[in-house]
Amino acid sequence: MTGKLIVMEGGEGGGKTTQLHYLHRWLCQLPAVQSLQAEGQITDIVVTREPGGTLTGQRIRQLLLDTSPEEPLSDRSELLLYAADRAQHVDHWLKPRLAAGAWILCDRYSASTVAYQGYGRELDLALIDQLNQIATGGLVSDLTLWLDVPVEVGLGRAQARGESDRMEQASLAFHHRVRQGFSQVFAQATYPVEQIDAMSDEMTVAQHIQAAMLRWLSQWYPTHFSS
Ligand code: Z5A
Repeated sequence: MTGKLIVMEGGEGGGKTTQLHYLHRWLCQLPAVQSLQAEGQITDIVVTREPGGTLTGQRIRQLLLDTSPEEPLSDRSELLLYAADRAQHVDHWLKPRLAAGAWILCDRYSASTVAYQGYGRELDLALIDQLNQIATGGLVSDLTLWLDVPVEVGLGRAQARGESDRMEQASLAFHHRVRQGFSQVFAQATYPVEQIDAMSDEMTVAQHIQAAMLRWLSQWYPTHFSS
């Protein structure tokens, strides 16, 4: 793989989606990134998400976030649907673009399954590890940005938007377990993770993310980014 997979993770209302778009715009405007593109070292900088990064994934996403299904999803079927969404995303979207040299900014990836289904729903963590292996086919992120915010703050932001989905309607205890799950999974991660304090205003959080990105860009492309 010659591209880079950069993942945004975290609980509800941490600002992942907001920050992913700021990051995309900022990267596209950086002169060093533009020269990497001109030299053909980067083909494209694209944004995607899980669940729902593919056409099949969009259908799976509707099933997963439906608040009034004809019958409730069981926790195990929910887990398998997230895994199916990821397998399709990895095979048909992420791997081909990474192989062609794209930088991909992805809203959620495998750590979300550990945090939500493993810690939140309390499903077997070893089984989730196995499923993540199958779904990712071994593809890990080059950098994960963990937007961390206290549960009450994040839920407050998400609820202020109005309508809520199945996950947002889960109990406070569930969301506390999810945050603990992210903290556990990232403490043991074998791939690079930057914890970002997402409590501040949007622009301050964006600056923290840019500072973290620049540290990694100068490692990946030392001739284009001085540290
Ligand atoms: N899920 C899972 O269970 N297992 C898995 O394996 C995967 C996912 C991959 C996806 O829903 C759901 O799937 C998710 C986990 C589960 N649970 N839920 N719900 P989604 O994609 O619709 O939702 P999300 O990923 O949780 O996104 P979100 O709730 O929209 O949160 P966010 O992306 O982190 O935040 P945002 O949309 O950028 O901002 C939320 C609001 O806060 C918005 O009004 C912003 O204007 C505001 N905001 C953002 N930043 C700030 C700051 N800094 N200050 C103040 N206000 C802010």
